[in-house]
Amino acid sequence: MCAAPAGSLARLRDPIAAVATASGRGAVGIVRASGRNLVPLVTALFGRALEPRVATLLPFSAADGSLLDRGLAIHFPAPHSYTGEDVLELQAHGGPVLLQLLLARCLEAGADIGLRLAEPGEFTERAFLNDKLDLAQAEAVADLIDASTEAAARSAARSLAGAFSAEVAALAERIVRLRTLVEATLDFPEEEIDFLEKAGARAQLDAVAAAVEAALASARQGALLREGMTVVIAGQPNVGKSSLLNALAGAELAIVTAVPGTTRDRIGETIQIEGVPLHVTDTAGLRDEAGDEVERIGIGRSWEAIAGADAVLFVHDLTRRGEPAYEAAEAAIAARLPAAGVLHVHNKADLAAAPADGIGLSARTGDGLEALRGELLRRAGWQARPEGVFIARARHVDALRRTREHLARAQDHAALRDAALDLLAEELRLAHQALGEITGAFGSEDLLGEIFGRFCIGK
Ligand SMILES: Nc1nc2c(ncn2[C@@H]2O[C@H](COP(=O)(O)OP(=O)(O)OP(=O)(O)O)[C@@H](O)[C@H]2O)c(=O)[nH]1
Ligand SMILES: [Mg+2]
Repeated sequence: MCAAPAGSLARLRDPIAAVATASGRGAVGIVRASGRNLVPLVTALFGRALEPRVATLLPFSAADGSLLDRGLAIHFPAPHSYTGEDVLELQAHGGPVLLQLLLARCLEAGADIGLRLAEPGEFTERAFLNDKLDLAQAEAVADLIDASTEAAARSAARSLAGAFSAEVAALAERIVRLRTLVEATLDFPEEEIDFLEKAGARAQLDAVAAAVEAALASARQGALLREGMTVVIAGQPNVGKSSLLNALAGAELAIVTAVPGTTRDRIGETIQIEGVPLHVTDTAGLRDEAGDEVERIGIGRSWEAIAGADAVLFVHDLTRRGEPAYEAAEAAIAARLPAAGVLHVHNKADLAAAPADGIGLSARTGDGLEALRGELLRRAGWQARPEGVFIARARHVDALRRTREHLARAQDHAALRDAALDLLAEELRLAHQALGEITGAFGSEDLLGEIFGRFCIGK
């Protein structure tokens, strides 16, 4: 349902309609339309005008006059609506068939004004183009809908309310002030160094670079809340991988038996630790001689999962330490694991003492799980600061990182005795531009297509 939108500007002039609520059954379902002038549609549907922004209980009828449902109709005349255009909302009962009938009825009644089905994200895209939201806020709409933990939802709400945008705008303003200073000085070359010194330009530059660095750190946290981290549990058969998954998830997800080779396929579950989503996958135990073809395929999948993981929990069995065959297999696995992101977990600590390195735990008793959770968060780069984190995307992190790089180069130029002011000015311009990409002050059509195309229809 989330295909990329066509990139033509003419499509922005069409009135659009879609079912705005999730597919499936619900108490209430909403059909929404948006366009420059929806009065003809309202009249065609109800034979009368609706009082602005007042919910009116009305029959919803098919074209032949037969009753489809009774529900609430609300007309939000432009510009006081979600999209900034005329918006009509029909709130009916939330049955999928009923809502499709209602949508079809709207499209038919709006045929004269060119009403068509909305593309993914098109309502929110219009809100952006009509300055109801900036780009970071529009993305926060999708992130709020998609949030998989409470912390992610709360930080998306903060971004949607404009907290992130306001911080970005404040940074941009400070860069603009510097640019004005430098560019004004460029016009009076005789006085240049003196002037910049008087205005404290270097101190300002250092301060704004530090502020961008701080914003980058919190955006990284926000991106972590949104994306989470993939964790793969790997190791030899029977070491307790599935038991560890079950212990982390707090549920009997994977089958646990004393038979080596119990797990044949990958089993995944998203758990959360302090609101950070961790996508944990249990895998088939790694061994050279698989019992049968199923296990052999399973082991292949284990290696695939390991290759794509942010972190690998390499589980060891404390009761088998020192056995030659066991140790040889441990070494063979270790040689094939990626160089970074491997965490050594020594399981069955209830039966034997754990070594000082790595994490000792018992998947059976739960001892040591807290330490593992803490270590995973540390590896993910999470720093607990419940307030002040706003949802962010890799795109934002990247834009802030480039802003910081240009500012660092500007600092280098400014530090030289005979500072090249034109180069300094250029780096500030590039820093400003990179920052502007976040809220869409400087956005390309491609970027917009990329962002809104990932929405679902009706948003
Ligand atoms: N005493 C003790 N036994 C454990 C612990 N963790 C797992 N076991 C036992 O070890 C056996 C294997 O556990 P699993 O979780 O199925 O091991 P696995 O690594 O998933 O095994 P495969 O799926 O065959 O690769 C079971 O009998 C578990 O009850 C532990 O912490 N302590
Ligand atoms: Mg298993």
